[in-house]
Amino acid sequence: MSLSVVEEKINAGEPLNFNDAKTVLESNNLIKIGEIARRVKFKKSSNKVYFVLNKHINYTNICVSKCKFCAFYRNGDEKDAYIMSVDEIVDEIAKVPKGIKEVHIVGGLHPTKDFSYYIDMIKAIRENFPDIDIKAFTAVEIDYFSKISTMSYSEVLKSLKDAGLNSMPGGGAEVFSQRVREKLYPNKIPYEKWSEVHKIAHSYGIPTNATLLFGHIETDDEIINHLLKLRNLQDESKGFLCFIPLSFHPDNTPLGLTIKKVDAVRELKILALSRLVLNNFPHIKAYWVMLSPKIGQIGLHFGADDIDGTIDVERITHAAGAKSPLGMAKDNMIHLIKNAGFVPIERDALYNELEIFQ
Ligand code: V47
Repeated sequence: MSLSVVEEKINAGEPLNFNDAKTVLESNNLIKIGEIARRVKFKKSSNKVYFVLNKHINYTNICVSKCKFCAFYRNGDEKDAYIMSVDEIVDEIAKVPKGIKEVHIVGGLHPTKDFSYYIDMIKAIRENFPDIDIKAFTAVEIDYFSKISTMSYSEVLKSLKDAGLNSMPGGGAEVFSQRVREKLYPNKIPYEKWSEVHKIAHSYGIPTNATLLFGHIETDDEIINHLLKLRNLQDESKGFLCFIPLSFHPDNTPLGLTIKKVDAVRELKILALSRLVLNNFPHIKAYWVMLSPKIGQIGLHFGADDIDGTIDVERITHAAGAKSPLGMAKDNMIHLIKNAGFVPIERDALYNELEIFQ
């Protein structure tokens, strides 16, 4: 099959199937793939590219999951193992220059903290920063909170929403392949539970994101099946805002001895493939931290309409050798989007448009 068949389907508004996605991945015509994905992006969001003034908080690096792709986690007795108190979290947010619109909170699965710590964290942020969206906790954390509190997913999500949670990030999905899960993250929840958490969140009006971790031991077929599962899930529950493909950074991980970081062509192809397969996702993010600002900028011509945010200090990818800066100034972000030929739109966590930079 050739790319022109894929292009015809896209032009006719038909969803791509497994074989179409395989054709895209097997093609070397990167520019054509980008052109088709960019056309889809224009249909969805015209010439707009979104960014957010945000701050990442990683409340602890102590984690019982011990995934083999992760360089961020600690067991707890190392010198650099940490857990932040709720007061420290509030202070860290207060230090950021005024105007941030989103805090993005994720952390390890801590062995001893109980659920009240997480509720107190969200309540304190909500009380101190009433105008900031709180995008917090992956489905993996929600599952863990349910275990430590003996509450159901619904009860956990409802309590967090009542405390002030607005939306959830897309992490913890990795690749929904049982084979890869058993090898690299056997302690992490499988697709069935990840999707259940997201479905319940959507039913409570908590929008979420979704991710794919690629560039390790996964096959093309496993990537495509991951995307198709997400598309079916979105058809059902309609609460996903954005999809973010994350390229594996191998440094300081057990996998780093045998696996090299994927190259730019693969990153751009997966970005475009995501835009083409996930026809029911409003947004695709070129996450500049993982891609680098330069490849992230090019990613805007491969179907992405979002570049994430200012972040302040990113820790997870940098623990694994990311060479990108720890954060990015608002002006740089605007410059990057404008110079790629798009109109920068400052957004909040829910994609409400706050300011247009013509
Ligand atoms: O789930 C961990 C990944 C994720 C490595 O929702 C790694 O807007 C590459 O999900 N190399 C967390 N990736 C980050 C995440 C995210 C980031 C930005 C925006 C959003 C959003 C979500 O990072 C983890 C895991 O898949 N990860 N270690 C690594 N060595």
